[in-house]
Amino acid sequence: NAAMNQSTEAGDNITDVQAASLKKDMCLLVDERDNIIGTASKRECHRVGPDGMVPLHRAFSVLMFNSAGELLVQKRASQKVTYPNAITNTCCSHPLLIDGVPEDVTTAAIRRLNEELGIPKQQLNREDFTLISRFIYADPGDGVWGEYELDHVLILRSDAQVKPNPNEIEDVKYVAKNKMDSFIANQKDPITPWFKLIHQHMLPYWWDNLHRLKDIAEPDMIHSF
Ligand code: DMA
Ligand code: MN
Repeated sequence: NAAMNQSTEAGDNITDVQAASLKKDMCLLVDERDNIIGTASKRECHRVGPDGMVPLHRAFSVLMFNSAGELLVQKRASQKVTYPNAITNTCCSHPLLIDGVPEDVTTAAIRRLNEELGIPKQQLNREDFTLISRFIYADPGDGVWGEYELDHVLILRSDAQVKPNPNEIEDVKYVAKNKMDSFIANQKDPITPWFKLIHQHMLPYWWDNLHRLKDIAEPDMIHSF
């Protein structure tokens, strides 16, 4: 909603929806073993402090593969506060504190797949998601807005039609396994740091094992990259 844009201290133009979300969404602060130790606003969780860091918080990354075994990737909208215009996996966000209760990661993923990609919630079944692994990473972003997350990676098998929300997503594309390396190498736009790590460390193995995800899932693991 360009008419209602407002400025951040960073001088970027962001939409009113994103400004409101930064203020009111409460993210879950965690320790390095993923125990919840508190909450903080989405803004506090991403605004880089004088030490160059943001607080560690819980996040999720969805990798949605269709029945042809292709991965849905997206380009983030230019209005995103963090990592605008960057190429990344299907959908990412944070489980929130909802009515005083921490939101379950799969519930949060269904909520954001609906908001960002326009997939009707009734087309998203919990059993189509696999918590494949978790990892911790930090990234300074643009020096103003950055990340320090314990990321739950969810693999989703689905052929649901998508209708991307232009406030969130500029473009989407299905990429085949044998095209992924050249897809990444040929981008003019930046690749998000978390998708780079997923691609480098884990994606090829998962992609080779899509037919037996339950066997290779390591939900108790927390990698540090
Ligand atoms: C945050 O994603 C989560 C990860 C794994 C980077 P995001 O910036 O897309 O979140 P949101 O869409 O809620 O702003
Ligand atoms: Mn985050």
